[in-house]
This record gives sequence, structure tokens and C-alpha cells, in this order.
Amino acid sequence: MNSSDLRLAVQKAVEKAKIVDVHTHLYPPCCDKLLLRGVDDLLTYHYLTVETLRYGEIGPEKFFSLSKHLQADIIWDVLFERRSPVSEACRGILTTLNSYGLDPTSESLGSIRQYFSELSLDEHVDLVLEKSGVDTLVMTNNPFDEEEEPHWGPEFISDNRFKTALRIDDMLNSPQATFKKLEQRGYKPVTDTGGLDYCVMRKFLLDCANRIEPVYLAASLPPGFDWSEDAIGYRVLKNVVLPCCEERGLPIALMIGVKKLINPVMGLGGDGVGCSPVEAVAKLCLENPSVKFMVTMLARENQHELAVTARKFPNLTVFGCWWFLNNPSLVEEITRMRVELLGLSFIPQHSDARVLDQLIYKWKHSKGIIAEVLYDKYADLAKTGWQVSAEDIGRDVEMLFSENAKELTGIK
Ligand code: HDL
Ligand code: ZN
Repeated sequence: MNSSDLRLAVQKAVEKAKIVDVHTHLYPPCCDKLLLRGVDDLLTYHYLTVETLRYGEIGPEKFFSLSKHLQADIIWDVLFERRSPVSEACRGILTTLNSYGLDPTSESLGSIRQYFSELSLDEHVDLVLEKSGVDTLVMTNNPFDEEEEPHWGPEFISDNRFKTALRIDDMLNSPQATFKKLEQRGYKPVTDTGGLDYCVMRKFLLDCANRIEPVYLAASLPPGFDWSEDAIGYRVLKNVVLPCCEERGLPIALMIGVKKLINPVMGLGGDGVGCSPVEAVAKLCLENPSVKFMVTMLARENQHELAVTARKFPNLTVFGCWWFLNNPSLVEEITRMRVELLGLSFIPQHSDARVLDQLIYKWKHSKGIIAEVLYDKYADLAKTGWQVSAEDIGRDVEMLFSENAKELTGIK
């Protein structure tokens, strides 16, 4: 295959690859308003609100007191009307609108809003999954989320395209507060003598798992998470969470490096990033060889050591270019490094989508970069005399976009 045929073959294979999106914040249609969608939700995504507020034309308190409609008007004016929308989050809006055949350079925000208002929830979900190529997505399901948890029931897990992940940050990062919530739900996690009752906590997690049938358990951890053996969060991880994962045969996804609310006034956009000890991941993988770990780290500086660590532990799967890493320059750098160090034994991306329509741009942008990296790697192989066939390329691409995730999580 000559280089232009090779590039075409890779692009075609990546373009048609069906996707298992292992981390999102989306909800099935039965959750109605919980599922964010349409242009106002796209524009008021926390990535764009903080980019707007950087220009200081309006203060955060005033901005967040406005309706979503007015917030979107301001964001549109500041980032699109009066400046070129060059940031990744802005470009994402344009890619998404373009995929619907909407041209924001000629259409008003009003007419764009009109378009979305005419899409029913079910039509919208079907349209976005078809356009984005996402076959199956995994949600983020926090048992302590008071808006979401009432939806947990048979209908919540009836749409096979929407899988659940039991998200238990609170148990590890704020255990004392969580113990109080467990007591309110009839669980007694602390004994009369002040000891921790791990069995009760495991029963809580297993009761949750019986309700939503998660494909993995997940927790995001701060850079300063206390990994020492006697730290309460670590003891809960070791004696409650990991045993539940082993009992149910579920992976544990650790998302490490978020500094929560470094600027609280920014709300969801107020989180920062910090370097975390990768050796803690290595120690977990070493001490729990029968547990499957999925790990993504938020700091660019952690990526190389994490990839090298994954080489040492078959029970460690690196996944995604998470959050502040989901930018073309970093997705390319990280994906190149991962292919060079891990071959095809990792999950290159997840969308982290909070708004339904984001699936379209987050995957279109990532697919373009991953295709470019794969082309270069196959071209390097060709220079050694190793020619890949279109079938080889298709097989490899399926692994990266769905098969690795299916094998790890049991998604069919
Ligand atoms: O903790 C997480 O799952 C993060 O992805 C946060 O939800 C973050 O706010 C986000 O939206 N990242 O894209
Ligand atoms: Zn997320």
C-alpha cells in the first residue's frame, strides 16, 4: 500500500469505527431534563463559562445569577461574536453545529435554538449516537447525587446504549461525611466503639451495584490523596471498594489528579490539576493482582510514568486524555507515547461529555488525531518492510475504539 492509500485506509477504518465511550456524564432518555442537550447547554458547558469569565467583562457571581439563556448569549457574544473561537471548547461548538448543517456564521443563535427545540429527546439521542459513532457509553452514577439517585430503577438501566459506573469519590475523599449519609440510609458503617465496619460499607456498595449493574466502580482522587495504610480513605479503598470489585469481577477506575474547587466561585469550572504519585498506582496493582485497574491521570507530567507503569502491570489499563488533556496538542503527544510504549493495549480516549451533543465533536476531534498517529506508526512499519493490510488496520482500530473497553468491562 503506498502512503496515500495507507492514509486513506486508516482514515476510513477510524471513521467507521464504532465506539465504546468509557466515561461520560450523560443520562438515558428516561432521565429527561437530567440529560443536557442543545445549544444553550453546549454554550454554558463549564469549559466555556470559565473561558468567558477570563475576559472580566462580567463577574462570576453576576454571570451565574443569570438564566442559562442569558449566560449563553453572553458566551456567544464574548467568545464567538467579538473574538475568534480558537479554543478547543469553542471549536467543539462549531464542529457540532456544522454536523447538524447549521452555519453559525450566517444563522443567528435564535435560529440555532429553534432547530434544537424541534428535536424530541429520543430523536436527539438517536441522532447524536448515530452522528458520533458511539455504540455504547458509560455514565457517571453517584449514589449520593440527590437529583439522579431517585431515577435508579429498572428503566434507568433498560437502554442498552447507556451503561452505568458506580462513582464513589465521596467514600474515599470525604469518608466521615459519607458515613453520616450511610447512617441516614440505614447502614451503620461505624461501630459503637468507633471502628469501621467494612462489611456494612461493602453491603452498601453491593446494594448499589444490584440496583444499577455497573460495568466498573470509579473514583476521582486529588493529587494529595493520602495513600498511607492507616489513612481512612485508603483503608476504605483497600477493605471495601477493591473487595467489592473482586467479588463482582468489576474493574476499578481511578481518575487521579483533580484539585477540587481551587476557585469555588467558578462552580463546576473551578477545579484545577496537580501531579500525583504514580508509585501509588503501581503499589495498588502489585498488591491486588486479581483486580483490574483502569487509570487516567489529569496532569500531563504524569503521563509518561503512568504509561511505563502500565508496561509492568497487565492488570493496569490506561485510558483517555482526560479533561484538561483533551486538547489536540496533548492528545497527539500522549497517544503517540502510549502507542510507542503500550502498542495497542490501552484505551486512547473517552469523551467525558456532559452535554449529549458533545459526543459529536469530542469524538470527531479525537478520531482525527488518533488516525494521524496510527498512520505514522504504520508508515514507520512500512519502512522496515512490514506492510499492514486494510484488515489489520480495521482489527487494530476496533481494539482501540471498542474491543479493549469491552474486554475490560464485559460490555457486549
Ligand atoms: O470528575 C470527573 O469525572 C471530571 O470529568 C469532571 O466531571 C469535570 O468537571 C469534567 O467535566 N471534565 O471534563
Ligand atoms: Zn468526567
